[in-house]
Amino acid sequence: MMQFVLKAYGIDDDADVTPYGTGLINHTWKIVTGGKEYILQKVNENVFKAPENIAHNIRLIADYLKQHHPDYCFAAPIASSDGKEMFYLKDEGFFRMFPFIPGSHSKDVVQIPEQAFEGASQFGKFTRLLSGFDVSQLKITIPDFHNLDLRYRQFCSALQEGNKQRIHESQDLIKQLNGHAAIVSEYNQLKQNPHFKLRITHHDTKISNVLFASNDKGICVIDLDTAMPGYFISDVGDMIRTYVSPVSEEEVDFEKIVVREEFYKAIVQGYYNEMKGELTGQEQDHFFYAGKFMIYMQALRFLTDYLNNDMYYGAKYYGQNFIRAKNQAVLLERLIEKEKLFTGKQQCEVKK
Ligand code: ADP
Ligand code: GN1
Ligand code: MG
Repeated sequence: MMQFVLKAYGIDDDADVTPYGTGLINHTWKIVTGGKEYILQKVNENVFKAPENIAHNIRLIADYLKQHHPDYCFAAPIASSDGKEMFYLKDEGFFRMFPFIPGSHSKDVVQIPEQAFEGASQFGKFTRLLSGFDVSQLKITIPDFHNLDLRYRQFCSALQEGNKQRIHESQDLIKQLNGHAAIVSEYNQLKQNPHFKLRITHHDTKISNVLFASNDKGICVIDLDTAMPGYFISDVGDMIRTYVSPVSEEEVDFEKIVVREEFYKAIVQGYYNEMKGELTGQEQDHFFYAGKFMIYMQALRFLTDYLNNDMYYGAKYYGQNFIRAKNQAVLLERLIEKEKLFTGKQQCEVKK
């Protein structure tokens, strides 16, 4: 398979090809050939039903940035030898190639608050630079991706139709998550609130989607498959979800899950610095909610998938999605314990 893909991009088949990155959805490889480096990806069509929509969005975003913000380093895909944005290989699927941004690296975990600050600045900057772009031009690459109301309904369906044994064994966690359903009601109200705006948000703001320079300053964001119209709470929330704890969603020792205040503040600060001219007052009062929203949604998504026999995320060991869901439920509790510290006046204070 690989030799056909490389050929489509005019790359010799003796190129050095290495699986790359830690993503759960697409396949990524680093290609090194003749002193040049590339990133090759195979799009997961179970998740992205219309890969051409991703290509459409990336093209429009790339054109807009080139015209309005030519200094922004944007990793636009390389066309295949016959001029296509994506290469389709029969029986295999869609592939795309990017130039490897020279001298860049990504991180899998946030080790110091400065990295959280840089990541948040980069995601805030991305949305800010695109604030003049008409969001309705973008295709929806995954319908209802961060629609918490739908995610909750999918969870309820899994409780009816999912694996009976798994449902039985998950009773405590199911009860725990149902206990936080007010987060869904609040989301439904926000959707009706004219002070909450649809902007171009990234929807996958984990730190591995930021490229860093060797001095650890952020260069740009990557992985734009889910860049589409959304609310700022998606991006800020996913950073809180993935940056504040020293351990990831894979951690099985839940004692290690803690909310590091300095990291939380660095996220708010970095994002706010970039977006203060864009966010409405009501949005500015929802940084903390953003964290609850995304952690809760991820807990629901992992548990739903476990109850549905791991059909979306897959599992490397039995119960992996249950562990992930429980991990996120613990993170949610740890965050809620800090509610007083991070809300009210303090939501703004950390921004100044
Ligand atoms: P996914 O998370 O869906 O697997 P990404 O687009 O995030 O795919 O790519 C995986 C990893 O590959 C990134 O975390 C980053 O380390 C690296 N990467 C992706 N695109 C580039 C690029 N243009 N330049 C340098 N590194 C890249
Ligand atoms: C998936 O592909 P990756 O690993 O960056 C998922 C995100 C989840 C994340 C949890 C398209 O992201 O929404 O937050 O796993 N992406 C999709 O690790 O479902
Ligand atoms: Mg990624």
